Amino acid sequence: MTNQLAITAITSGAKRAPLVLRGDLVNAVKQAAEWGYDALEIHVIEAGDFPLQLMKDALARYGVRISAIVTGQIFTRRHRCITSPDPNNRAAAMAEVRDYIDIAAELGATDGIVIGWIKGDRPDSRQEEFDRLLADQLRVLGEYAATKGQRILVEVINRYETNLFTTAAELRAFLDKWDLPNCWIHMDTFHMNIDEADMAAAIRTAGSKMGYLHVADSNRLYPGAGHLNFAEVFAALKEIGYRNTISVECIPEPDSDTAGVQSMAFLSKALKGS
Ligand code: LER
Ligand code: MN
Repeated sequence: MTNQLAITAITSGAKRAPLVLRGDLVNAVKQAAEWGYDALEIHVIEAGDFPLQLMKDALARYGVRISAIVTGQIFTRRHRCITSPDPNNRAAAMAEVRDYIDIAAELGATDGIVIGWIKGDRPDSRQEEFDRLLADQLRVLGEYAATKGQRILVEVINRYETNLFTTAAELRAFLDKWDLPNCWIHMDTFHMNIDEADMAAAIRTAGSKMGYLHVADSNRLYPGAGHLNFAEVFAALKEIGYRNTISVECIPEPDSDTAGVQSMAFLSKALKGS
């Protein structure tokens, strides 16, 4: 397989958050290049503070691309959500995601913009209304992203973190029902190991709509540090003709260097054989 390999970066975050590179983003670009990664996935904290020109220069200097821009911090730090019952909150969330899409476009992100927790949870009491609102919001973002040559990558997350789209089948059915052509399925092996009955079957279900992949092992450490069957995952990716990025999103333990280097060693070997 010839997928681009990426690694996750953030300026600052919780110690056990599954983000490998921490601190200055220009250093993260340099480190990703030294470890042999093709690309960097960035959790932007605030669009207004993002060092766009510095990053463009660093990417050109080190020959690294941006795979995706992640929106999670809009939710975790500012509690904004694109389906909030408060119209001001959801308008602010949508405006921020548009700014993140602009950053992705400026940096020429290869895969798109990740939508995870910011999509919100589905309330038991008004499911139909919630689904319509979510579909409308995703359609607006998908259309805006398309004008910038970007895709919306909706992440399938495990049941302990969300009640919405915990399996590939659930998200695929939603995208098909609401006809959202520029919204794509973003899988994560850590979440799949919790909620999918069969990881290879889940990838086949995502099929032609599969837009992005996070990899971590069963314990959310670097691939190879747990008991996931990656051979089966990569065989299914090959079967569906998956050409997009494989991005390492794992807990940086015992330290970032080990996680970055071991992930690259494991993935390059496993992908060569698949
Ligand atoms: C984000 O990509 C993710 O997988 C969530 O579990 C938040 O960490
Ligand atoms: Mn993930």
